[in-house]
Amino acid sequence: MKLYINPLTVNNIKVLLLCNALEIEPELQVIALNKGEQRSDKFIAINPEGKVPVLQEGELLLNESNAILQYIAAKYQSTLWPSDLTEQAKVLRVLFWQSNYFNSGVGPLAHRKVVMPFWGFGTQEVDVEQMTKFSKAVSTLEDFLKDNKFVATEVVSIADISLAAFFIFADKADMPLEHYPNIQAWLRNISKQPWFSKTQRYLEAITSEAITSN
Ligand SMILES: N[C@@H](CCC(=O)N[C@@H](CS)C(=O)NCC(=O)O)C(=O)O
Repeated sequence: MKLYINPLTVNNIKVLLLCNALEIEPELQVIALNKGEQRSDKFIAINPEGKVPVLQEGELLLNESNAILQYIAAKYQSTLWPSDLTEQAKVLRVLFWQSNYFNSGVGPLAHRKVVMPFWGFGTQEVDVEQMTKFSKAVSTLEDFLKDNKFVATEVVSIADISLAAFFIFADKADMPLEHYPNIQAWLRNISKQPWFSKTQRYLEAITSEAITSN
């Protein structure tokens, strides 16, 4: 199994979290988004959308991070992808919600405040409109977690992995989460998972290298 990724960006972090959870080490090919490598002819032949992550296995070329999470978790028969149809539906509902609504509310914060500066593009503005979208997205997540320890089902699933990726740089990006106690409790719980801390350490190492080489 091969993954085309850029490890600093959120949809790719999801896949790294899952690989660490399953203790698998696929071949990784880093695509330098900061240098426009995603628009090269070579990469466009792999994904005409010019986006990472992409999974390659045999004849299969799969983009869309949440589809990749489902494929890997199912392939390894992990409980992170439940076997029960109703539980699967609950996980899929959160994954589609993440992709359609949550992403644009929360994704830009870490990207503009953490990732772009590491790439040497300076800190980008996070305006009032973006913060309104952020509040809306995290308020819905807060509701998901009202009576539940995890975001989709009673146990941790790829839906938690998908959403947790957005918070891996929460402190560095100064995400205002003080009014969301359920999210804070969920994040404390997620932070204790070895796959989360392992991924966080890996990203810390990359970003500190980036600082030293800047
Ligand atoms: N819906 C896609 C979005 C993929 C995506 O936007 N990837 C970003 C990195 S997180 C990317 O490759 N951006 C490069 C570009 O747009 O030029 C997914 O979930 O995989």
